[in-house]
Amino acid sequence: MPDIVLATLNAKYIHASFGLRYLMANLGGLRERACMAEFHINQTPLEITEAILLHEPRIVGFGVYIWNVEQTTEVVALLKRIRPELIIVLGGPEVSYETDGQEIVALADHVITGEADVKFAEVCGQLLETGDRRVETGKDAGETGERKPESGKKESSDPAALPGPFSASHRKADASELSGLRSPLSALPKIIPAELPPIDRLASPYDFYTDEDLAHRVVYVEASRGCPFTCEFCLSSLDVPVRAFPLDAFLSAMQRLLDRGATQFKFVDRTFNLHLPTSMGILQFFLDRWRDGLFLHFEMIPDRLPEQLRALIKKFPPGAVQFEVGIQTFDDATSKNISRRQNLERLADNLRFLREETGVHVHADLIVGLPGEGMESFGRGFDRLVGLGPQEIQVGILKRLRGTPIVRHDAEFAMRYAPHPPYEILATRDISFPAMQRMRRFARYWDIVANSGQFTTTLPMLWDCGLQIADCGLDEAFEKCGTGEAADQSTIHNPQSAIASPFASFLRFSDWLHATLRRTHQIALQSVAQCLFDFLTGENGADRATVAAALEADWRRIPGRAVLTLRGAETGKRNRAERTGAQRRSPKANSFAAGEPEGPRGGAGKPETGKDEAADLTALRSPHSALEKPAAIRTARRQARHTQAL
Ligand code: B12
Ligand code: SF4
Repeated sequence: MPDIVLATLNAKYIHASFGLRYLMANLGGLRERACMAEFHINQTPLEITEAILLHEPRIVGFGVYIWNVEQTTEVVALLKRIRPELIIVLGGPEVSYETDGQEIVALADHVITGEADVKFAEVCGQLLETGDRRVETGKDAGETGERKPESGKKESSDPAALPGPFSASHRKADASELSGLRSPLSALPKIIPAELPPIDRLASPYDFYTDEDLAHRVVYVEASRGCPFTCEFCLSSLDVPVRAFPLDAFLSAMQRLLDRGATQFKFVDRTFNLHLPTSMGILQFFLDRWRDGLFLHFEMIPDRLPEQLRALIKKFPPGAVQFEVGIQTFDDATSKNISRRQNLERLADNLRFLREETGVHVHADLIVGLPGEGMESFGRGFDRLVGLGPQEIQVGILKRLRGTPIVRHDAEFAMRYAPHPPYEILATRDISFPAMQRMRRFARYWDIVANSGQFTTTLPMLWDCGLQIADCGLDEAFEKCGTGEAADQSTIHNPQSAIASPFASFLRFSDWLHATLRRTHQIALQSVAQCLFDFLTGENGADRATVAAALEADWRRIPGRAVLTLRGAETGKRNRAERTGAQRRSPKANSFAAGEPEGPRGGAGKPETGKDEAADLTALRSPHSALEKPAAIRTARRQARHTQAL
């Protein structure tokens, strides 16, 4: 039985924990006495606790992240109740900063903050040695020089002395009372900061990816750590300096993964294109070994793409490479507030290059709720980004990550964050709570309709009406876009017409969709198609036959699908004059074809379909462009069926 269990709860099964593999690889002589136990956050705490205890460990190390802290807290509380003498060691970004007052920290024996690749082995060595000595000498804590109970604190190993689990306060009691259930083994302090590890001497984690991992899970790799930038919302801004792994050793590890059949490589380097010779070395390495099905994902800074790098990127086949491009905001004042420097002209030029001259799949990020950014300025940025044509735009809602300096804006910009993970922004000086809620739905629906790549032909019809926020402001664009008042009807569906505000148009669609469906999850693809049809023809007065043809073209792009049936499509073109003002504004009035019962769609939050259909949505993602999504991306998507990339 292993003495040490290294455990974590991944966001989904598909994600393998890279951090744990580093810790395992660097355990040195203790490696034989350790094992990894990975779970995912949808497993129950009891099930996880049972699986961990089956190993009968003496130490359990948990990797704690924003996505698992709540569930891990429950698991730790259960473990401490069942086996109070078990030593719990925590690590990971969620417990590396602002540890005071965290329930999970109170429950644990030790917390190693920062990069614990080497420190975890050191701490485990000490803990096990002290324990072994105690067994040999038969001496108790204190006699062996170990940590004594803090004065005034009960240090009990008898869980029976604790409040019953059904008392209203039992969860709070867990943290305060169970924190007394310290393992009496160690003289080590509770919070142990890890020094930066010698990156060039770290043992490679890659052999700890099993064949099963390589076949079914996202394989994370890294060629460097740290970020030189200072974006205040991001935890990586605290990871300085940037340190590169020795390139030759890294590439040899990649070769071994390739030899073992790995095809999907997700680089977690914060800024892949920071150091030109390294980025080029890595790209050239994979290009030289290219084979069908390979897929590379990189995070990059958008305003740095020198000519040599461009030339190399162009050589990759379509869909083989994905760039995650963090833009976050196009607003200069907001960028300044969050200490983010970027050259927007160069960024636009690089995005245009990527879209027009390469087969790279571009996933661009924007954040809602940054200090100083309101709906209108966000909308302008969103429109600008749509104009640059990335295949995916992730609209993220700002989160207050522990340790990040963004808190300095709390008072001035009235930043109100949710108190529980993932600590999302609820309201700011510039975006009210109701508006933020609208944006949350906007983000979700944009994911389903636009990022899914399922409606690439139909989607632009939402904003093809000739208005820009830049010209008339959000309110006016929102009022007029898509109602037919903004432009002559002839401009609708005319690709040459001036592009309208995608933001205002989609926000209007999003509001309508929510009023119609009353839910943001478990929406079958067929329903999305019907809703687009109803909105475009009913609310926007678009020609039925044209909209139906566009939806059918989108639908047929995935071979083998059942025929798309659109209620109301067969009745032909409806005269625009038929539409009344009430019809335009009331989602209920004309959202569905005559004769359809009101029930299930309008029914408050009642899932219309089973979860299989909802999962179908993510599984069937295809590109945003009119082209079929390249095979490599389809495979990656299928593999990462549930993934929403960062
Ligand atoms: C892969 C990844 C994910 C995956 C999940 C992976 C998984 N296993 O399930 C996905 C894509 C789903 C994801 C999602 C999100 N993520 Co993420 N993600 C990452 C990423 C890119 C890589 C993590 C990694 O492997 N790093 C490399 C390893 C070596 O470092 P490490 O994991 O930190 O491990 C070291 C230490 O933490 C420590 N350690 C780790 N485990 C243990 C265990 C013990 C016992 C000890 C002692 C120490 C220890 O030692 C390790 C070695 O040095 C990081 C950014 C980054 N580059 O690190 C962000 C990051 C972890 N994510 C972050 C965030 C904010 C998110 C999201 C909220 C973002 C969003 N868009 O909504 C979501 C949340 C998802 C959810 N469901 O709620 C933050 C973390 C904040 C936090 N407090 O946890 C990070 C740091 C990004 C950032 N710069 O801000 N993410
Ligand atoms: S947002 Fe990107 S560039 Fe900014 S600090 Fe984080 S990783 Fe670095």
